[in-house]
Amino acid sequence: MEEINTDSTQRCFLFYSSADAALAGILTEAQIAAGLQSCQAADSFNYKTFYIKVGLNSKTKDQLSKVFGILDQDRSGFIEEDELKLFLQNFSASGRALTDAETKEFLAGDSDGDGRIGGDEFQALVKS
Ligand SMILES: [Ca+2]
Repeated sequence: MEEINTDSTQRCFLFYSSADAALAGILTEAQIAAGLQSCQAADSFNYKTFYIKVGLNSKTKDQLSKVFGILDQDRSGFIEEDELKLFLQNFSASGRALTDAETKEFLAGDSDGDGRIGGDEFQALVKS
């Protein structure tokens, strides 16, 4: 009995100490790789293509809320321009920063014009 308890404690520790586990628990490695592959060159990022490649378009509202919470790094309730720019780094630490043009295009999903992406706007973008 004692051995089993020790084992599960260690597993919990490993889970919580793995910094990049958050999105990995929702998306597969292959999906993340396919998404990053689709936008390797500067100015080739297209959010619609990317969301489909990583499989976000087939996720539930709850799963997308979790993803949104990860992308909203400062927990402000919105994905601001600086968070959009580093969007790819949530999928892989080696992801590149988006160019200014790509970031601006991404902000086209800001339907209420406040200069940032809210939770509802994110859900709408993914499903568009
Ligand atoms: Ca934010």
